Amino acid sequence: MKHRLAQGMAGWRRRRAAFTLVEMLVVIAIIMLLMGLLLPVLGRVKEQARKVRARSEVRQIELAWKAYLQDHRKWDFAAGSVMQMGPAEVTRLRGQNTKGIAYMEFEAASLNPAGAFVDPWYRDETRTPNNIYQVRLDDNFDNVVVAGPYGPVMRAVAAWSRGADGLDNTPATQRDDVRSWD
Ligand SMILES: [Ca+2]
Repeated sequence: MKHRLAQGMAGWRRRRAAFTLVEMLVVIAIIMLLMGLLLPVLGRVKEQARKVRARSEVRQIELAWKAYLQDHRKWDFAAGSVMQMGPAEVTRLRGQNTKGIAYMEFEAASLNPAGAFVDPWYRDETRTPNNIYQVRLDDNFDNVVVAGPYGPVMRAVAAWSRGADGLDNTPATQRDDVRSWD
């Protein structure tokens, strides 16, 4: 009786082990299939989140500079030379208005080591100087600003992110850009 039981247990263990191996392979195959389906979706979701963040930030940049101009009545620096949200521009917008409030708040994570304001693509992966927010200020007060490669835009401030590719020099590389005037 004891012997038969032991034999039965051994057989069960063998069958159980073989079955577990097949099961494991099936589970691995299913996981790989699911990952293959999910990863591109996750990538698209992340990319969409970066665009939403960038859109909010280019609008904040535009509003902050407009508020700055309203308070100072003129640009109290060489506005025509401002090309991007570098350390000097970040420092200016961090300055307080007449009500004692900064024109714009910057999280530490959104600044690069030099203190420039960088877009979500820089923060997440690319980390190239190309992913610093671009900005142009209307330095002759005609309410038209030449927004770099896009040409004239009817407003006092234009701000944009060059998007995932970090470029804005051709129609193709401009397609993923996020612009404050869109
Ligand atoms: Ca681009």
